[in-house]
This record gives sequence, structure tokens and C-alpha cells, in this order.
Amino acid sequence: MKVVALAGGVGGAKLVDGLADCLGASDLSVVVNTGDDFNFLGLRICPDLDTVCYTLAGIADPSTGWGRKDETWNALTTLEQLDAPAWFRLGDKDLGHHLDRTSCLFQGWSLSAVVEHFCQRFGIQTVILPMTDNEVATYVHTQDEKSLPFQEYFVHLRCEPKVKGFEFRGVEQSRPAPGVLTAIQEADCVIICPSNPWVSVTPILSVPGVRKALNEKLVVAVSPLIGGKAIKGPAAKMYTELGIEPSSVSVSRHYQGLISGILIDTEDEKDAKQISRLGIIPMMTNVFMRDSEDRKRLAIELLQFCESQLKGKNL
Ligand code: FO1
Repeated sequence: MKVVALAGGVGGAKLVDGLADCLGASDLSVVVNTGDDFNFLGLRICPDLDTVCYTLAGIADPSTGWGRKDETWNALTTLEQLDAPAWFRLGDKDLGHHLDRTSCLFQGWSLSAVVEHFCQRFGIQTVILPMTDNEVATYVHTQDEKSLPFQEYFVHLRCEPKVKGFEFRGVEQSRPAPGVLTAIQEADCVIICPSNPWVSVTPILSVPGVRKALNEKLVVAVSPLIGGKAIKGPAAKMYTELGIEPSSVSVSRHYQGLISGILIDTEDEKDAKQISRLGIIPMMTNVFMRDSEDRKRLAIELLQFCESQLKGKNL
């Protein structure tokens, strides 16, 4: 079965890791959010792409999910000594990657070419595609009338400001990166990973042409919320601040018209009826991924769910 996964940060990377364990390299393509990308200290940083790449290369920091394992922090210490911006913590190994990417982009490489080069050098066989090669920047509009670049909100201000809405600056003029639409067109099913629906998945869906391509496909999501709480990150807080109850029903509603099924946690069994009423098939399982066995187990269950839906729809 050919699968495309739409992924954001750490939750997305974990599920992609499980899927890569179950599927042949030519059967999995991952389309990654680039709305979180930004310039810091003159370097181009692509956090979600790096999280997915580091995870698949087996070099991600297991304690944070982002950054490199066995990292050292000499450059960061120097930045702190110099009173330079150090709120975004870049480790030494990670920095090497940012230096190379920035230099390649400066020489005229596309972002997808930079990612492909990294994958070749670090032994990643899964196809990893940025959602676009154009610059798109997520801004968080806050209830105190500010418009914050995503990492400023997420890391510098620790998600403290109350959100009012989101903007994906540049997305209307962007084009899907080479390979994105073809991967979707050739896929038997598309999986929306348990990433933040507002700031990780919506930017991907907003790239012109992506939603239209998805409308032709079987699309299945995995809820990033368990018992009304986000597994990681500010998704639940965002729902509440936007006046929406954080629940797997709300996640289903978020993707209504796009998905035909959703994996929710057994803790949210009470939501199943309401989700079915939206015309979406819920499946209950343990959605939390503690270790690599959980990642694989969830991926197997998800692929079986997709297969059963494909049979049901005669696709
Ligand atoms: N997240 C943090 O909470 N604090 C950091 O200092 C931080 C640094 C960082 C460096 C490189 C990288 O690839 C990711 C990093 N992240 C950090 C994670 C990142 O901000 C988020 O995971 C995503 O943007 C949200 O999906």
C-alpha cells in the first residue's frame, strides 16, 4: 500500500518512524510543514523537517523529540557569554546542519534539494518532502492584538499569549514542492499524523493544490488529543482559547469533509458516537507512543484501518 503522511513536529515524526518500519521505502512519502521555519542568527532553521529527518535517521534527542541526541552546547554557551540571542537552543551538531542548509540555499539550491541531500548522507530511504520550497511563515495572532512569528510565540514566549487566530504568510503564493502532488496522486491513502491541527497540519492543507489532490483520496487522521489534553504542545490550549472544546470530536470537525476515518484514544470512547454523526469512522486504540514498539504498533493498526476503509469504499 502506498502511503503519504502529512506531518508536523515531534508527534508526527514518531508516527512516521513507525510507518517507515512497516512500509517499504518506495511506499512511504512524508510531506512536512515548513510554516515553523525561520531565520535565527542569520541561519535558516527548519524545525519540523529536521525533527522528521533526525527521527528517521535515528539521531533525534529522545528526551525532547527535537534536536540531536548526544548533543553538545559549546556554541550556545558562547552566544550566552556574548549576550547574543540564545532563546532558541541550537546544539553544536544541529548547528552544522543549519550552516550547510543556509549555505546551500544561498547558493541557489531549493529546500527540497537540501532535504534530499541530507537524507542521502544520513541513510534515510523514506521520501521526505517539504510542503513547499517557497517561504511560508506561520504567525500567531494573540488576544492582546499582537502578531507573533511562530517560534517567538512557541519557544521564546513558551506559548503563554492567548491565541485569536493564525496566518500562514506567503502560503497563497506558494506552490507544492516537487513531488508533493504526484506522491498524493499515487498514494492509496493519506495519513494526517497526530500533529497540531492548527499550526502543523493546516499550513500543509493551505498550500494551493494540496486540498484538491487530497479530495480524491482516502484520508485518515490520528487525533493528537487524549482526554482533552494534547500529547505534546499547545494544541489543547489553542482550542480552548479559540472557544472550542479540546476533544477528538473537535479534531474530527477540524478535518470534516477531508477525512473518512480517525484513530482516537480508548480514553475518548465517549466521543465515538458524535464523530460517527459527522460522517467520520472512529477507531479506538492506544494513541500514545511511549517507545519504538508503540510507534510500530500504532502504525500497523492505522494501516489495517486504512486497508479496511479502502475495501469498504472499493477504492
Ligand atoms: N523547542 C523548544 O521548546 N525550545 C528550543 O529551544 C527549541 C530549539 C530547537 C532547535 C532546533 C529544532 O529543530 C527544533 C527546536 N525546538 C525547540 C522545537 C521546535 O520549536 C518545535 O518542535 C516546532 O517548531 C513545533 O513543531
